[in-house]
Amino acid sequence: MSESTNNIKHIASPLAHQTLLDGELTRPVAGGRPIRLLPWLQVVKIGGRSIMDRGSEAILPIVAEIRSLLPEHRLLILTGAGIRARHLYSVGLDLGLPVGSLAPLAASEAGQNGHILAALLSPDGVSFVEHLTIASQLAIHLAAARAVVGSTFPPYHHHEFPTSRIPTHRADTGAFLLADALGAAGLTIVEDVDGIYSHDPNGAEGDKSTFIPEISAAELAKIEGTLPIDGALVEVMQTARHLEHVQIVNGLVPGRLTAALRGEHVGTIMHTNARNS
Ligand code: GWN
Ligand code: ATP
Repeated sequence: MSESTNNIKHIASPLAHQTLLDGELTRPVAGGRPIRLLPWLQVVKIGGRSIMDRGSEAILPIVAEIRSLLPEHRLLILTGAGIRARHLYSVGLDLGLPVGSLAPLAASEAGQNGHILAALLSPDGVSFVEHLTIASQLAIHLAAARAVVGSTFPPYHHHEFPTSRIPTHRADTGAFLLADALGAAGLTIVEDVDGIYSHDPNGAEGDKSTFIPEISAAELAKIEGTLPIDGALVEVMQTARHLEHVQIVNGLVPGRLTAALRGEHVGTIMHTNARNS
């Protein structure tokens, strides 16, 4: 036997000799809370249909508000898709495209909205950053600027789950997955309603809708009617690691976003299952 065989180093690794499928075995190693990568970051999701599709009347006041927030916060601003993606879904579904083909097509509309918002904020040093930049170079970009803009769609592409013909991981889910993974200080979702109501305030049963100022993810999951957020967001909030809550605010009312980022309760607060005690 050669001498080199005797000198081989055996590196002990706690997961080397066991299945990753047994929670009892993996928990001592994988059960801890991950570190917060960007604990000073505030993530703001701007609705595609609810804000961006309204054009200048809704976008310019939000741009002015974000501009005034820059000295106070470091922001990752994420834009949703809106009406063009909805039209895209209807054309794609009519043609029989699979969900994994529709996901990136719809995502590109979210990117377009981000480019529009970033262009308007560019005098303030704000740029659109690509998904890959968000994945690996966000910190350096936020060291150079107070805020950046990106697409809020998660890049599932053909990895989208085939449980629905419409992608299930859309704008709100993407914003949450990112904010929680980064260990951000908060996530605020900006829409065209004050928050969540018992029934869609703009729907057929709008006259019986009552405002819900605060709700847990578990209670949200029990609501049978429509919500102003993706269904998958309700699911992922239940396994959150860092974000304890998310606030939905009305972006058509000046000052609501500013108040939410200052920690005020001005919309619907959705509590996740994460506990940061
Ligand atoms: O194109 O507006 O990122 O940030 O899901 O993929 O469909 O791509 O397939 O870094 O990787 O259209 O080209 O486009 O919105 O998603 O981007 O300008 O590979 O910067 O190249 O994960 O922006 O785009 O649409 O976000 O959501 O080139 Mo766009 Mo989106 Mo740009 Mo991005 Mo998709 Mo990339 Mo991607 Mo594709
Ligand atoms: P995206 O960014 O994906 O384009 P969005 O966040 O801009 O989406 P919508 O998905 O249209 O916007 O969600 C907002 C709308 O949800 C509101 O205008 C409201 O009419 C509707 N809605 C449905 N159910 C409810 C509910 N229970 N409470 C409040 N609003 C609701």
